[in-house]
Amino acid sequence: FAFIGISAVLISAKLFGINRHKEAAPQKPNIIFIISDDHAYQAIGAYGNKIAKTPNIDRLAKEGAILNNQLVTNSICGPSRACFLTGKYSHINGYKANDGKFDVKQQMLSGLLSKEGYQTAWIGKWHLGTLPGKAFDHWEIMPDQGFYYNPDFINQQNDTVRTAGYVTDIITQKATDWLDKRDKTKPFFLVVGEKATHREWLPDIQDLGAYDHVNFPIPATFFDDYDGREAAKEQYMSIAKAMELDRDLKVNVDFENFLLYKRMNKAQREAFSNYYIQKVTKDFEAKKPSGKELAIWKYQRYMKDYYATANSLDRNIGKMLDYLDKKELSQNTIVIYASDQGFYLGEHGWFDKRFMYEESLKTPFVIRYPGKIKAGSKVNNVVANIDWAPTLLDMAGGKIPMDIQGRSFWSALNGSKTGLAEKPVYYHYYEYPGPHLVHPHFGIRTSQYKLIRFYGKLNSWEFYDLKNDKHELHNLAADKKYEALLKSFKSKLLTAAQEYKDQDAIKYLTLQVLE
Ligand code: SGN
Ligand code: CA
Repeated sequence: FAFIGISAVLISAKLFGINRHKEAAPQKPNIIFIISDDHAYQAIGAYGNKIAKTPNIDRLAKEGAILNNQLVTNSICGPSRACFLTGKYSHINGYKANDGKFDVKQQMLSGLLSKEGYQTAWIGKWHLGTLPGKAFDHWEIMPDQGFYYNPDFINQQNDTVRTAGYVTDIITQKATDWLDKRDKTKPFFLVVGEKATHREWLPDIQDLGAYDHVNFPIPATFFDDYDGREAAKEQYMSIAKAMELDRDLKVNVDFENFLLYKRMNKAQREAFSNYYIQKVTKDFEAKKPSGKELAIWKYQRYMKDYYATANSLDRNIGKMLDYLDKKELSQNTIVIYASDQGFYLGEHGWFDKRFMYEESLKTPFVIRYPGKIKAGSKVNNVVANIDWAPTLLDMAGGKIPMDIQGRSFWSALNGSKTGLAEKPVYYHYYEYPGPHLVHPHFGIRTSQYKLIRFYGKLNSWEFYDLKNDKHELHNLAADKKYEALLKSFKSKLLTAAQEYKDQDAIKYLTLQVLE
């Protein structure tokens, strides 16, 4: 009799579609991670920029938390994404420089979330030298760096398809199309990989000239002489020398024949030619700047293109937020906006990234999770991109595998009383010579100090007190007053290299330099 009773309950539960297990699944938060390319925190309103129009990134910060010391562990595109996906350093996940082939069969955040019942997708720029394979349930990525106009996408059938339009719009469209047709019984983890604001900074046509009225303030370190910093002297990433007038700034470009523009349609090419030939090139020819004036002219043009390119990025983040509102998904969706690394906007006279100095080490990171993260939170803890995977797993109620090297900073986001213990972030950059001649280096950064060791062709120490030298102009490594502190930081650095099992760095530190 009892048996019949239980069966009846089970049968009626089925009939009325009540399946406890199924119902519980969507309670886990959805996750949308928008990762841009080379978008500097200095160019975002929420980070204090007064010129940039970034209302939607600012909205995320206002409705959630902004992280002021979010660092990357290897400031370059593919390697940063690999650290994000694995929660492990480059020497462990195997992807040290952009020319590698990322092993997608290794343990990744997407697979771990799958085990927690998530559907996973990566749409947009991927740039890891291989295809995502089975690492995501759904993916559609651009080959290599991708194009701003009429970009190609590789789909899961391995077809490369050219899509008409502007890249940032297309990526949003593809992302929301996938959300529309996803399995709605499961929570989702969606990564939106933006191309913007990568070099050569091609804005959407509607944004051409959006910042032409602005005279950008020249950064305090624009004419840096790199005194006391040998590696900084040898780079090839200065606006004055390495930024190209035609390719980067579109002066006197042959729009009919230049590879980048050949893939544009007639209307797109005309809009570009009208703006860059009629306006920008004319301005250049009228002024014929040289020396310092040329460097400043280039900087102004660089900023105008860079900021204009970011307009579409922000607008598309707005479209995504509107979509979530419309579908009533905002409440149970964690939305993160971050970049793969920071970028120089004229600081030290540079563009690009790679160095362990603040502008490229620090990446923007804002996160919204209604009801769970207090609106308007400001997080100053020093954290890193290897922490993203464990943090998200933690937020999703999943178990963090022992071999993940990062740590969850959920306790710093949710305002828990225990908070997050201070821990130095370890960094290691490899790609040399690469396009910008930045010497390989490793180091640690705490809330106040930074120790860097350049190695290889150039062997040197750099040590900074960030509180008293925020522009990192005074290398204290040879300063007698700092001898004891430097010594303690060298041993902290060795401890970090050992903890993270960075054998190359350990070798350098123990065999050659730690006296
Ligand atoms: C390209 C760029 C470089 C940039 C790398 C890596 N040159 O080579 O300036 O540093 O990508 O960027 S370009 O003229 O081809 O744009 S990353 O973000 O993908 O790491
Ligand atoms: Ca990048």
